[in-house]
Amino acid sequence: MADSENQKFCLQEVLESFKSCLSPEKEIYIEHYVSGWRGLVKLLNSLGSLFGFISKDAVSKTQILMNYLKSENGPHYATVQSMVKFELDNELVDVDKKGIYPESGCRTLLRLHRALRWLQLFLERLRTSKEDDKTSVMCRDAYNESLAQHHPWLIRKSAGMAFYSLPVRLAFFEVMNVGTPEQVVDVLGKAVPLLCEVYQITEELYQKHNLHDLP
Ligand code: 1Q0
Repeated sequence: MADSENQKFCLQEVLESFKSCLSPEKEIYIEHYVSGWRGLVKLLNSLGSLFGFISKDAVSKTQILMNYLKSENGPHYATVQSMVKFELDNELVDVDKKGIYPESGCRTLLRLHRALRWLQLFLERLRTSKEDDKTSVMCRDAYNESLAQHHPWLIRKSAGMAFYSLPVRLAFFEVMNVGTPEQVVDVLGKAVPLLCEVYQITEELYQKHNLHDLP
């Protein structure tokens, strides 16, 4: 299929995207950040229809950011740092309640940023898991510790149900398309600190500008 969201997932590829999203000055390139998420969506799409509502939301958020990047203001959306500056300087962000900018880049990226925390926690659990550990439990615990705090009851319930249908650990490792379980663990060992760094840089930026509660 031509659509990139339907192609085969490869963990290494996702890792490359998140690696290239950091500039030498530790700015975060939105294009590569988005392409990391798009790679993850490929995996989501291979997990079955119960994950469809999650994939749809992730695609819509990445599309919003790509549209900004391709717009006439595109150069201001090159990095997360330049986007935050541009949108704040030009009052393009709804700060307290939803208003005329319900899809600002800052609030859209904040949703992905929170999801990145979930991903980091989930992958660390996978990395250190034992043969019989359940992926559904790892996923649920990571979710409860992060994203769940930002989601209403109905989404938490639907997400919880989807988690039950996750493949078992070894099958999940195979979907990652990296090689043996040892190789997966090795790649995860590189992926987690990298995601951690990207997360931390965004976290501090959002803290500095008080952007953590954007509606
Ligand atoms: C492997 C299992 C994947 C499970 C994903 C866990 C995340 C659950 C998130 C549930 C989101 C529900 C959909 C809608 C939510 C929105 O309301 C919410 C807020 O947005 P808004 O506009 O209403 O204020 N949106 C979000 O919170 C953003 C959620 C983005 C989730 C993106 C998840 C992409 C996951 C990819 C699969 C990763 C597989 C990891 C293992 C692979 C190894 C690298």
